[in-house]
Order: sequence, then structure tokens, then C-alpha cells
Amino acid sequence: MLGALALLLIAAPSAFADFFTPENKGGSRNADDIQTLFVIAMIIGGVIFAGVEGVLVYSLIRFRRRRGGPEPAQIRGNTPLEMGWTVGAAVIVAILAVITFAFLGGITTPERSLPSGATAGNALQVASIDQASVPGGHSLEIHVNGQQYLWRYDYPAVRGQQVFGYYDMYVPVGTTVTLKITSSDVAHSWWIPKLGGKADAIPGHTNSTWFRINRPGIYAGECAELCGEGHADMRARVIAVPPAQFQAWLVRQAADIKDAQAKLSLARQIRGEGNP
Ligand SMILES: [Cu+2]
Repeated sequence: MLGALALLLIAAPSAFADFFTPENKGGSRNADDIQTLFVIAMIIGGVIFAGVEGVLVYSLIRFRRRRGGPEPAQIRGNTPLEMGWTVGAAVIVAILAVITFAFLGGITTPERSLPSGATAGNALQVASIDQASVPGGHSLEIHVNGQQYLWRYDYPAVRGQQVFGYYDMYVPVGTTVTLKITSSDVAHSWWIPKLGGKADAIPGHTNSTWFRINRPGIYAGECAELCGEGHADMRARVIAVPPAQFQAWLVRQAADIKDAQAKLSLARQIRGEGNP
């Protein structure tokens, strides 16, 4: 049984993430900050765990009743000790709260795009870009819609032509991407571990999150809210490419969609003629 269990775990290395910590580093700053907070809390928790378990195991061995020996001392209550660890625990919680609030701003507030990122001057000259989401900077706003069982992305329009895609989200590197997340059926959760925390996708409500990827790469994730029988297949990838490549993709996608829509309406017209 143990062997089979170990084999199963080895067969699913992605379930380990980074073994002890969340997947991190090389994605986006908010994910890195979440990882740092996790490590700080884990170290404090680890020291306490080792201390408590150490004293417990030591006492079990050192002060156990020996065969034929007298009954060990029975101690009930120790006010200074109990006061001590109550105050100590409260101090640790306060320290954790202060550290968390120190990081929280950097996690929730989008950082600015890099000068090399996509701007109205280069990659986004064909699309409208949103100015409001990032203080003092610009961002690429993408609308994410969870649907049983896929993710739909709506990008800025290209010369009036809507641009959308599924499963793979293309983004330019060095550019702050702000996501507006919602759902058109049940509750889902958008989660690309290396690009930040989970964001619920709720029907009738819009949640926001952001990321900025500095190097080209592919970042995988999946729906993190059980949403029905196809939940396990509700994966997503974010593909970060250089701004010029992103612009080319955006234009091509707009043209493909325009073409497909034209063909569809033509097919409908033809059907309409044959069957009034
Ligand atoms: Cu789901």
C-alpha cells in the first residue's frame, strides 16, 4: 500500500508544486510576495512545531513511569507558563499581521509596466488600452469569463473588431495585465499559481487581479473551484510573448474572427434563402 501510494505521488509531481512552498519565482511579483509570506509563516510555525514536539517527546521519555518505580509527579496548571504562551502566541499573531500588511500593498496593487512593455506606441497601437487600473501607468485589460468547462478571454478591440480566445491567454511581456474576472454560469476560480493568488469567478460579479511577466514563457493553471463534472478539464495557460509578437497575434486573431463571422453570416443567409 505504501509503495503504491509513493508511486502515485511520484507520478504526479505537479501535485507537489515546489514541494513545501507554493509554485513561485519567475512569474509575477504578487505570486513571489505570496510565496515570501508563506515561507515566513512556515519558518515561524516550523520553529514552534519543533519546540512543542521536542518538549513533548523529551518529556514522554524522560519523565515516564518506570517499571516498579514511583508514580511520576502529577502537575496540574502553571499560571506563569500559561500566561507566557498565551501572550507569546498573541505577539506572534501580531508580528505575522504586521508582516502581512507590509506585503499586502504589493500583492493587491498592480505594479507599472516596464518601459519595454507593450504601450500605445508599439504593440498596442491597434488596440485601446486601459489607463485607470494602474496608478500612474497603463495596463492591458483582459476580461476573463469562466464557463462550464472552459475559460474565455476578451482582449481590447482591434479597430472595432472584437478579439477573444479560449484556454490559452496571450500577453505581452513587461506589461501589466489587469484581469476582470467573472462567470456566466456557476462559481469558478481563476488560478495560475506563478502569477498570483486565486480569484473567484462569480456570476453577476467582477473580481480583479493582475500580473506582470518579465520574460517570455508559458504559465499553466486551472480552475480552483469545483464547478461540475468537467472541472478537472478546466485548465488554462498564459503565454507571454514579446510585445511585437503579441501585436501580430492580436491582429491575426482579429482577422480570423472577422473572417469566421463573415462566413457564418453568409452561411446563415444561404440557409435563410432556402428555408424562409
Ligand atoms: Cu472548476
